[in-house]
Amino acid sequence: MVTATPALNCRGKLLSLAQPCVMGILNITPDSFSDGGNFLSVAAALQRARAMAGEGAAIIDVGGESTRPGATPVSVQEELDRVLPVIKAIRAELPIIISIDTSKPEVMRAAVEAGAAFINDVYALRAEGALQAAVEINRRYSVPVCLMHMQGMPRTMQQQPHYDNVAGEVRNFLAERVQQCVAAGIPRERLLIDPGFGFGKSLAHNLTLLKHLDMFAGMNLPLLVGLSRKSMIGALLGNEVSERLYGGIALATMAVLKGAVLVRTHDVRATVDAVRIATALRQTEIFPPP
Ligand code: 9MG
Repeated sequence: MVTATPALNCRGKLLSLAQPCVMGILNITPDSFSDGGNFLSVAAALQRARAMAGEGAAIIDVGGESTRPGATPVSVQEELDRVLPVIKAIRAELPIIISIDTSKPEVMRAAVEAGAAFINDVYALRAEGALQAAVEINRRYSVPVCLMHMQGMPRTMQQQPHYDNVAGEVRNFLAERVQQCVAAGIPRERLLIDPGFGFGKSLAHNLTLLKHLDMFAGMNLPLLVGLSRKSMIGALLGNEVSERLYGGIALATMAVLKGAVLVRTHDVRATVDAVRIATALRQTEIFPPP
């Protein structure tokens, strides 16, 4: 299978997507569902970034606000105080591409000035001023943007998610957001899409999205997925967050077989291996290309 964008230009650093690769998660938050509170000091965060780079992450996603179900929003200043020192420290030491996981325009701008070269927005640039910020950033630098689907907001999104046709609705949402971003001035070759597993979705919705993942891959944009340690694994296996590595690896493998080119994960080393195996299997066309 050939991806629409074999390489993303992240402020001059090329992220090759000819082979699927791994995005390591670095949450600078006290309350993220899996690693909350682990990397609050710059030294601990930097050590974790070093480890993930050494384990084969192609990009590190730095976040300062939890998006887990039920999470409470934080102020712009709080988010800046969490992420900026970490981004600066990683940039000073490691050649790796840094992603900023945020929906806030102020945080996007400041993070890019500090060295981030990729924007991961679970709100798909729908927050007030976010689209404009991403457009302005992209006038100066090439900073790819991942547009993720979410129904509702983190505080309430898992209360009663409802769709008539989850795959079709998520696809239409993403197509619409891509069109709006391109119309506003972000080049299409700087956009990625993500169906947003677990963001306003029941277990049945998540499984249906996984089943139809090749349809998203067929939208001719690089497809990012985040499945690592999520509650859908807990729902299937009846286990705690700390026990979800193997379930996450099974899902990551399936996602790559069905066309994902960037896998967001807490468990970099194991996921890199799984992605490599899935890539080799994919080249055998074990599944028909989308
Ligand atoms: C920040 N974040 C948490 N889960 C995510 C997912 O599934 N995709 C993306 N793009 N970001 C996520």
